[in-house]
Amino acid sequence: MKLTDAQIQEFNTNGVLIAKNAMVSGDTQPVIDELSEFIDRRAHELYAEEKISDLHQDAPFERRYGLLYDQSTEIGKGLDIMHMRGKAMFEFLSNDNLLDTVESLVGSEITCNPIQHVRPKPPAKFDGGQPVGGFHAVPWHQDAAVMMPEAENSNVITCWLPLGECTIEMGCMQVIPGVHRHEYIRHQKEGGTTIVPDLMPDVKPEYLECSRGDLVMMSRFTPHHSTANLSDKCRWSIDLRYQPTGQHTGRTAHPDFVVRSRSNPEDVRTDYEEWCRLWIDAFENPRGVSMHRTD
Ligand SMILES: O=C(O)CCC(=O)C(=O)O
Repeated sequence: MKLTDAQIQEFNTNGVLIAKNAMVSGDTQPVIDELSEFIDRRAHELYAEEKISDLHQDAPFERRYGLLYDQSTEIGKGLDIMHMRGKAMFEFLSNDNLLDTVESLVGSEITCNPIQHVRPKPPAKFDGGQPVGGFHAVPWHQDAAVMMPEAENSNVITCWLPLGECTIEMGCMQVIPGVHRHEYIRHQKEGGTTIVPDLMPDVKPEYLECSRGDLVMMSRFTPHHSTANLSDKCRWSIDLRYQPTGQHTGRTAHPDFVVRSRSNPEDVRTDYEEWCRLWIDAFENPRGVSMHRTD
């Protein structure tokens, strides 16, 4: 879905936009199916190793991960995009509805930035092992802080999409709108990569409640965080980043690739095996930078 002029203006003013119904359920269903298969396989492995005693085979997607995570946090091992390297996920990275929306903000030469995650955020009551400020309840930050300073001028857009309901109770994100033009704010390591507390903008945050099909788009300078999931369901989401081809990705250790090019369509990577090979090579032969930008 292309953004309207009003939506583009809203994004430019606030540094954040929820593009309602930018996608249809058919866009994310193959990814959900792939994640469900992965979880089922991991559950059977953990069961065989006697690390879990109940497979919760009949639990729906939004509940099963939490019920398994409660028995063994190892259920999440290998589930993130770069480790699981699922074919449906690879194909989703080039999804047309997603890229049509991205194109409205970055133009028609689009690279998929390698900073990307799938986040199953289990109910906090199952989450005793996660430190506050960890992957499940990220502290206040700008995405510019997880990139090298060389990418400060790259127009990297964060695309965050829920795979189910995402409410305040479930620990949806909160953003500080309208301050993205202030550019990079200093971050510190303590408490996770987070904005130095004294430098937090004095602006009322907004909650980003959304549903499957919606797409949250954020500037790299938009401060955001998320809180604990106080519901009984898992808050599933994917966060991806896209940028104009040729600009610095801020993460030279990991592979980026062209997902759309109107001028050189032959540059678009459609080879799933090659994408997998590039990630494996990045892990087996580390080079380049993957550090966060903190003091
Ligand atoms: O999903 C979340 O709770 C936080 C995501 C986030 O910080 C990001 O996508 O940059």
